[in-house]
Amino acid sequence: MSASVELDMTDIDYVFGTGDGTAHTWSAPADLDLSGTGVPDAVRLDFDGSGHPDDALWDSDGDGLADVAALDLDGDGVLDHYFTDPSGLGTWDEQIWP
Ligand SMILES: [Ca+2]
Ligand SMILES: [Ca+2]
Ligand SMILES: [Ca+2]
Repeated sequence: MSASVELDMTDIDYVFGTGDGTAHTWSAPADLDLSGTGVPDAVRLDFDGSGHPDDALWDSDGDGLADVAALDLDGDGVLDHYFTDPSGLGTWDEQIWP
């Protein structure tokens, strides 16, 4: 790892809500490259509460705010379900793939 890697670390904001109108915005350094550009653009975390940080929130358009939740629901290490958060309330309830 060279020192220049640190310059590529970008904080990504993401919103989690409970669905009752309460939403919290969090921020974490991007540590995953989901778009394949070589620059980290997603944050690894345990989205589904499985106990493993095998899910990710992805800032697909690079504006600093996560807009896609990528989940590994079957625990095989490969992200397999993608959701967006059209309400902006952090409920991530619109499945876009598969
Ligand atoms: Ca998980
Ligand atoms: Ca974004
Ligand atoms: Ca999987």
